[in-house]
Amino acid sequence: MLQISNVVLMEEDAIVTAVGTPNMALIKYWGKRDEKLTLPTNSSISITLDETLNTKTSVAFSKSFKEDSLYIDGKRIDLANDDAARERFSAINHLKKAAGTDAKVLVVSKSNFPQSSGLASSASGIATLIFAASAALSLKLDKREMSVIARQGSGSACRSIHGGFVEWRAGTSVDGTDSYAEQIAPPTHWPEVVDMIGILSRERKKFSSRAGMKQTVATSPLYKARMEYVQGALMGMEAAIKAKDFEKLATITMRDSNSMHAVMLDTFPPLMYMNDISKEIVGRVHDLNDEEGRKVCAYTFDAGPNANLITTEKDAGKAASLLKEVDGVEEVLKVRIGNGPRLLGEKDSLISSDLEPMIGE
Ligand code: 2P0
Repeated sequence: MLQISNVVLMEEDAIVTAVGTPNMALIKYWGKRDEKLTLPTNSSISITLDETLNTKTSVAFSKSFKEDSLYIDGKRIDLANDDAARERFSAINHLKKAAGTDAKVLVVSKSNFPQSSGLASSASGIATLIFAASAALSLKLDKREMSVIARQGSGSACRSIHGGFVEWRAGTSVDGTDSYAEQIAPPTHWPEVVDMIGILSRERKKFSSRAGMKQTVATSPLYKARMEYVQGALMGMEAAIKAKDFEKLATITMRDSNSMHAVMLDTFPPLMYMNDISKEIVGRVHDLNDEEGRKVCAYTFDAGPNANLITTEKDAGKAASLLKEVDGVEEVLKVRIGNGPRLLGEKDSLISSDLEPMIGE
């Protein structure tokens, strides 16, 4: 192999497989200051989840391919006619440029959870893709650089490049070079933190996050108040994580989820991602915390009705019982904090040695 500055020329036709995971935001990203570069209006903080929910992705670059091709969950994605998929997938072009190659790429990806159902599938998918493709091109990128590229595929994906507690710093520059994710603390700092996920629906959301947040920025008068409040929430959350102060983390998490859903409702026409079951869970969490005189758990909801109850190991059973008692909760998953994406061996490859997608029947 030939080393040119930080780039090692790719091994022709190398197949690389990686596994990555979603993240759950405790301080939410909802709004962009630059659509094209995916630059957010505010910083956000998340926990990267363990591999209970995961995406496996195999990547191969080859001059023998006539075009880029992408298979997700067994289906070929028609990149020429699917604008949303092409936009997200185009993040890979930044890697090709960095590697100085015009080879086409074959990507085969499989998640063990449904797409676009408010379980952060785009974050998991794009972060894993960028991680695997960087390795396939032998690019020696650090995680900050990878997060800048993943961000351009999907904002929240930049946070899934790291494990543990992660902050996506919004940055201020117009070119986006200072808008990247950084680890605030590794998973080992506070391994007792658990996300108990209550699955209410596996349906695809009716209004994409991308379109929804654009509409919020354009129409919500309340959004300005969120931007003023969120600076304090970010500082508070960072301090709560560093001090392992669960009471503080829980309060800020619930308030930030409520703040985001308030600006969603203040959007015109309104965005209503939470349903009546989600709202019942909110009430029950406050009742439980009041009864116990402490924060047993905190709810947080993304752009969908599914509930995430953030708690700690000792109270995980109580959070699970709360969810199981609610009519309409289909499944409860216990997810811990994860380490971020990692490479897998040949036996996990979704691309055969003769460069064909292995998508099964
Ligand atoms: C978040 N969400 O911080 C917030 C909370 C949903 C609610 O990031 O347009 O798929 O690709 O940058 O990352 C979902 O939005 O949007 C999201 P794009 P993305 O996790």
